[in-house]
Amino acid sequence: MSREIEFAVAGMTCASCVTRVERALKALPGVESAIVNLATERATVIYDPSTTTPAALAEAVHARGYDPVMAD
Ligand code: 9UX
Repeated sequence: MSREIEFAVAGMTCASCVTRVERALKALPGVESAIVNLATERATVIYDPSTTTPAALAEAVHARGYDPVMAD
């Protein structure tokens, strides 16, 4: 079963930032799709919860220099 999560990503200022964040997310095992919207500064990720976690998604984004903001 897959799950979808949406969270804010601060610190993106151009279209290449979007690509970088999407690539960082898609590189994680268990991530099935990652779509980042520059205008809304939000990421939507479909992932396998038996393989990865919201915390791991956030860490991957943070490691690339952007600031994920998850509700909890
Ligand atoms: Mo654009 Mo983003 O020149 O880290 S790639 S600002």
